[in-house]
Amino acid sequence: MRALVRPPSPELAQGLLTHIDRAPVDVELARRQWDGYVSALESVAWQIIDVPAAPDHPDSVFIEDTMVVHGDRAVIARPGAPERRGEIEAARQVIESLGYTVTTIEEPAFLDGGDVLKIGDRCWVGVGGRTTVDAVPQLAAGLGIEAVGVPVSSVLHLKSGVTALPDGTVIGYPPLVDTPDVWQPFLAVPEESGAHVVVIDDETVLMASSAPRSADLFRERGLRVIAVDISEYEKLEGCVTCLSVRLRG
Ligand code: CIR
Repeated sequence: MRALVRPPSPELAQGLLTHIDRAPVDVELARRQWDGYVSALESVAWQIIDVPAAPDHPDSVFIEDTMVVHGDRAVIARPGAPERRGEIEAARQVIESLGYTVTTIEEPAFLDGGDVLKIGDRCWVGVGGRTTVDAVPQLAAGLGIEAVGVPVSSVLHLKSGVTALPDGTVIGYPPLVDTPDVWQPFLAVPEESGAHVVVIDDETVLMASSAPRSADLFRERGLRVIAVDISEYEKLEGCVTCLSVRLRG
């Protein structure tokens, strides 16, 4: 497996906030936590591909929002927040250089990668925050898979509320999920950040160390859990998924 990542900006502490209050961000600690996150991916033999840093873009470390990748296709996002639109071009150049077939979300639609939950050959797209409904058919056409729009009202992105375990079970923190009934099976987790996993392989997930009770729940299901401390990114409404784009092969 390979993953795109992007080093944090020195301006990280000025990142956008929508649903939570600002708390001081320790940029040095954030840098070490990012190194720890990258090391965790390297420890499972993922090859890391850096998108060049964007020092003037505080949220650029959240590379997930710049694109959605499926198989050999990539759809470049059109961020709902104007402050983040300057992050896109460098990410596009890297994914194009890797040989992906690239399309782009076109105006007037907006889409953030964090709003797209892919499970197999279908994806759900969170609409109502950074992503608009007219992006859904564009995404489906670009990726060549089915895309279903679902409302998102109380968190930044769809994947701030729900992600999926390796077996396809959707996990979510109920107070932040608008439509738990659309996913079968759905597993409620007891902590907000317990809803965020990066699937490493069929038996392993990467998640934040801030959700120990959810980690226990996953271990009881037979999963191996790799936990990383990303406290400084959580203060900016970021999570483990936001910090990379998973690529195959
Ligand atoms: C933002 O508001 O855009 C950033 N502060 C956080 C982005 C987190 N990205 C994600 O959930 N995919």
